[in-house]
Amino acid sequence: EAVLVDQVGYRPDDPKTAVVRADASTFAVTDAESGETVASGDLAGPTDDDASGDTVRHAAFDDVRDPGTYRVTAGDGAAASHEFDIGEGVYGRTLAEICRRYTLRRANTRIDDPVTDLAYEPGHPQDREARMYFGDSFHDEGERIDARGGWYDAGDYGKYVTPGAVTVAQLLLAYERNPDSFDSGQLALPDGVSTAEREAGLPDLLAEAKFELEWLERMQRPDGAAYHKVAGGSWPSMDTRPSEDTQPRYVFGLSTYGTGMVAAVSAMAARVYREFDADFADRMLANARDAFSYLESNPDPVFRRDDGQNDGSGGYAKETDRTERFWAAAELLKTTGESRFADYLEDELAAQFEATPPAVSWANTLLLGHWAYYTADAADPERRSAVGDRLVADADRLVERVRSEGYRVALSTDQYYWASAKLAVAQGVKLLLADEVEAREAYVDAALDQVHYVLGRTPTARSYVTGSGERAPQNPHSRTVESTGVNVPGNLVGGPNADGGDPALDELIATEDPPPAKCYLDETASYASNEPAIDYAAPLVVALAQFTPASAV
Ligand code: 9MR
Repeated sequence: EAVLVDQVGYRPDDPKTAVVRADASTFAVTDAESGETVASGDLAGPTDDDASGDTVRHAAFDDVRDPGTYRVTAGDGAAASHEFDIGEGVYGRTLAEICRRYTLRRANTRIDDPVTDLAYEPGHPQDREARMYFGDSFHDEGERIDARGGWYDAGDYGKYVTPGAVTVAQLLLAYERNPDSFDSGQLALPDGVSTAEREAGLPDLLAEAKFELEWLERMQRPDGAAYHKVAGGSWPSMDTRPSEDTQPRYVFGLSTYGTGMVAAVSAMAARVYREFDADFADRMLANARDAFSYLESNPDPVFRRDDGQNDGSGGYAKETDRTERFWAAAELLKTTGESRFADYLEDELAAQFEATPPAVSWANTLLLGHWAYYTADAADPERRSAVGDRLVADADRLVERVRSEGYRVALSTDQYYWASAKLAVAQGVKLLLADEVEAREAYVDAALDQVHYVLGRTPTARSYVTGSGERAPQNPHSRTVESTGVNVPGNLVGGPNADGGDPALDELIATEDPPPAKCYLDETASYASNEPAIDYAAPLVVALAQFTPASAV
């Protein structure tokens, strides 16, 4: 494990670098089939990498372009990398598997997938009449809502509005930026899902995103506000199949930050689906307007926390909502061109123009807001160029960071916290957006570095995407995986987490004190480092869509 590569591979014309931590000065690239050496050279370095504690050197083999399967060796050849491919469509299978994984986590749906052999009975029929819970008590009499549909969030069976919305938004962003990568029929979706959408020729990715959008729609009250989540009152054991989790399910909480996200993603959907299904687009726009008018009449942040919501589901708590209000108004401005949304941004949220947005996450969607504004025809030209300049300046800093890291990760040593693998890819997406403002190869290359990182060029010598790479997660923290025995491909797990947060990882940290980038366990028990979630994989769809021709998906 002394020569680390992207275990999936590299495209022919991209830069190709292996990270070497053997004490060697030379490297060679060999054809895995013939054993022939196709390139060799001197290693650059060494440099000390703080995040991993490793001393690393770099092997650059950009000139190896012929499609094939290879290994990189260091020194006398005793240290060799995992196998990887070179090819134009090298990320196609990974992209398809990530997209299919959304289908394979549908709630209330029979899954019988011939590709992965994943099969489960429809779970949680309770969601059709989910019980209302608010304040400090169950409201069993009469008050039930139809909260069926949507995706299970992660390793659990909870369904949460905010990660759902930020995930769909990134799938729609992937489609808007690279529509040619997505096609109808390309994902070989299992029988019985999205039949009408597929018959109508909707690209598979949009058919899948629509399933979640329809759930978000059910999570909206008539006055436009969005409830927070649907979940049971306790955690089912890990070997529980969806259909075996028969506990009552409740609708918990309500938030203005979630309402802002629903407004934003619905406004995006009104744009993206218009050419395929005008009725659905109209519905989405109406939902976006309803959510936005709720925000207008409730100017202060609301995060309603119900007593019963603290066990059996995740928090996704957020007491502020400015960045989501910004995103909502910016998407509505982009979709409708109406000046009232620009006025709202200027009158209520002017400070948000001056902030440098962090990478996209459920906790902060300002970058999506800035991006919507930057790409809106109705944007003020001066504001627009300031937003673009800010993004470019931030991207320049990120490129510096990537270059200074031994593993070319866009993370500082203190950013190996919960879902660090997602953060790395989300930084990559920021770089790709910056590249649209000001085209620079360095941005795209540094974004590719984040793909190489999560696909195996890591201090743990692991890929963090199930099914991709020779050493990918075998034991993700997932109830669908654990209860069916099928390690579904296309899951990005959280990755190294120096804060710990589950007993297994805490124990590793307490006994071995690994460097931040090695605080990872490929164990079912480690939900703080080895759990996949819908929002983790979403930025990888954005990135891989750019790097994958449709024919390869
Ligand atoms: O993704 C969430 C991460 O940002 C938080 O730090 C973490 C701890 O609160 O929770 C993560 O979300 C989990 C959610 O609460 C419940 N379903 C599983 C999610 C992934 O671990």
